[in-house]
Amino acid sequence: MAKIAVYPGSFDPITKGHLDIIKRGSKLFDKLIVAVLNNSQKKCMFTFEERVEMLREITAEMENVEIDAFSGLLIDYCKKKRVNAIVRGLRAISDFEYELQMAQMNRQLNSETETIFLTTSTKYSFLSSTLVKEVAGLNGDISEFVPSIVLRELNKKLKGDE
Ligand code: COD
Repeated sequence: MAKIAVYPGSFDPITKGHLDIIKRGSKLFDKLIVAVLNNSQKKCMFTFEERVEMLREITAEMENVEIDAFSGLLIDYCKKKRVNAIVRGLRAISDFEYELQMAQMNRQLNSETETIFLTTSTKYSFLSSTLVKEVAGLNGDISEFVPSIVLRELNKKLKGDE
């Protein structure tokens, strides 16, 4: 049976750190679903549709990567999609506590789905969507940190705010 994993997140916006996890994760499974949380309560810079569209463009050439959306409990989405594993990225000790809690809660909710952690590539260990937005908002150069599609969309968004 095909091994399917889900890489869930907010991706507001996707950075090269996320992309690195997608590339590496997709090599470990027959299919990797990148699932974007659709939660209107959460304040995001990019709309849900914009985040999905950017991910679709960026991963268009990756054959076993699918972009999808989910709302509600992640573990319910995993059941529905018959997912074997949840992929998450770990940057530092600060990520660990939150990630461990989520993984354990998810396993309590459904012991069939394992969480697999991929450690960040060192060159992206400092990278987060939050910092990218802050630096871009203050006119810093973020071209090294995000795919070019995100750079384009961030510039559009920031120009719109002026
Ligand atoms: N290098 C490596 N990994 C990275 C990097 C980087 N530079 N940057 C981010 N990552 C990793 C993060 O550690 C995370 O694992 C993943 O990429 C996605 O990151 P984000 O920030 O886009 O996504 P989050 O952490 O906001 O996603 C949280 C979820 C949406 C998965 C979570 O809130 C959820 O499951 N919500 C649904 C409701 C639910 O089921 N709740 C119960 C949970 S137990």
